[in-house]
Amino acid sequence: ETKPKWWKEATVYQIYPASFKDTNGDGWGDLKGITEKLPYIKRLGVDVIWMCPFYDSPQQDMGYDIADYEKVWPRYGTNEECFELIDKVKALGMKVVVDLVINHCSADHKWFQESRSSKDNAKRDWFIWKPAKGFDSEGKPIPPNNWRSFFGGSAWEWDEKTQEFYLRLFASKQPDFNWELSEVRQAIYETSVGFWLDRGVDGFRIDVGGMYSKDQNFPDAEVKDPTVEFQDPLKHFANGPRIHEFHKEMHQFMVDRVTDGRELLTVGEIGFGTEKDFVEYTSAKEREIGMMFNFKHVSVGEDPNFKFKLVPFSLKDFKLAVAESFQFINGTDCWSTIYIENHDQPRSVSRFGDDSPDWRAISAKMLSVLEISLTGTLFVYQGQELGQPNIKGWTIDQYEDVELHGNYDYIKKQFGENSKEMKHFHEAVPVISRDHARTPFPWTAENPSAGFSTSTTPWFALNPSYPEVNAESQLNDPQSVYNFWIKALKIRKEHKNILVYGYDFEFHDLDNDKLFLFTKKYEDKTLFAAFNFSSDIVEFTVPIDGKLTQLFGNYEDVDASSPLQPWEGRLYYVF
Ligand code: TEU
Ligand code: CA
Repeated sequence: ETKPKWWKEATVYQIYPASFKDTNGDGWGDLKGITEKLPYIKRLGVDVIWMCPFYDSPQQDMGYDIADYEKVWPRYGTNEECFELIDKVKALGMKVVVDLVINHCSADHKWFQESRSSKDNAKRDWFIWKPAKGFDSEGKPIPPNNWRSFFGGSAWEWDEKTQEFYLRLFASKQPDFNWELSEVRQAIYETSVGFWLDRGVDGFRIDVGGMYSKDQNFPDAEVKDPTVEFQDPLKHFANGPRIHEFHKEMHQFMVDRVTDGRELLTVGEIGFGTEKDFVEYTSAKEREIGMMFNFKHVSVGEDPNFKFKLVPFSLKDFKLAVAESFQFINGTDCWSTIYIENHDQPRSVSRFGDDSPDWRAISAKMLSVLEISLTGTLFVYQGQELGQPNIKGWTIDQYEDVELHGNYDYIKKQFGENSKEMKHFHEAVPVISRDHARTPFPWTAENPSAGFSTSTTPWFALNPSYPEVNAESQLNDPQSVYNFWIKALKIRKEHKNILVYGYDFEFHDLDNDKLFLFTKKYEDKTLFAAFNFSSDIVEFTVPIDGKLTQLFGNYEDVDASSPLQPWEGRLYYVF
């Protein structure tokens, strides 16, 4: 299977429907808004749009809690509008990928409603129910084990009616499916995969793709932190015993379902694991998924045991993590993604660049040069093309996210307002909160809602940076980050052999804490890439012999052999 696949050289633009464009003034983005803005997306030069969940949902986790896989959430529009949008995307020569959220559904889904109705309901075992371990002195039920939820507190939710707990690794109303049962898997495939393949989508972003297969003994997790009640349970369900069997089965379902020969883009969110796991998921011959999102490089600087605690990190840590996220494909038949932002991550210019007024645009452009120089399928998240920065100066009550508030409430209850844990939390939120990526898209500089909506109170406040950072002003400015991305994506296509498919990635001067230097190859060509992650002017040494020809960079009028300017990125061919 070495013949090139369209999705390897595609650039994907990720859309967060709630915050993209509101066309009816109710303060929520909608599908018509996406349709209206397709020319903007097309102009950027991307090939695919990936839409985050737009399905019917009570929105406890912004649509990652799905109540009906086959129905558009009424605020986003109708099914007909969605089918129309899919057709319009195709008419513009682009493709559509949708989110496949099947580790869990919403507690409002009819299957869960049935399952919770009684212990002998036919769908009882479609979810993961367990009796209490016992009852405490106040008569409160004790969860079956000590697993911690990603969103704070126990991963088990007590159900009054049938007096048992159900497992929910994420929010309280996101019950995990019991993937052990074949009838559950088939029902999931039919409704979430089959329904949308029949409507012509070109692929799926597979949510929580590594966690469907849980250790069926549900043992207590190892106590890594004795000061807390609930522990990190990852190893009891990340890349669990049957996960590859499940992916192979689902892949086959997809292949059988597509009748017009279209080739699907599948990308799994596989946050954690070893190189061996990653190779198995993405190796072409295994026939599971096309590529995966690794969390390595986006989690540098977070405590591995708890993300709302920052730890120091160096540029070397970041470099190694970037390599680790995609290096595993070298010499294999695997494929990888390249991304630095999504709806779960803060803004890259704030996290890895410098978002102060002097350097925001130039460092955002440098990160764009870095992104296009790496091997894999490139994903760009809405607002990244503007170099949008993180929110600044907000208090906790101004944030929305269930992950943030769940963990906040838990820390408050467990340690109190004045604890060191709370101090760490307050330090982490402005740096890594998911909400930095979720504010409404700044289309213009206009008050009050930046052209996102005619409502003065959209579902979520705007990032206060919109008067300076918005699409309208950037479209008209040839020097803008947006117009730079257009050039960058064009360069990536024109030089796709080395940029998209290059191999034998190698660092140079790895310990340098200002410079990120690497080479990679494609047949007889070599690429040398040099990035200055600082606001100083820095000398660099070319690590290999040959004549350098500059291919691309984020500074104009700079001699190709001169020292690197602040936040400069350059790509060279070496002959
Ligand atoms: O995220 C899965 C996941 O592992 C999260 O813990 C993610 O890493 C976290 O947001 C980072 O702190 C997916 C979706 O992308 C996310 O938006 C959902 O909230 C989550 O699944 C539950 O469906
Ligand atoms: Ca709307």
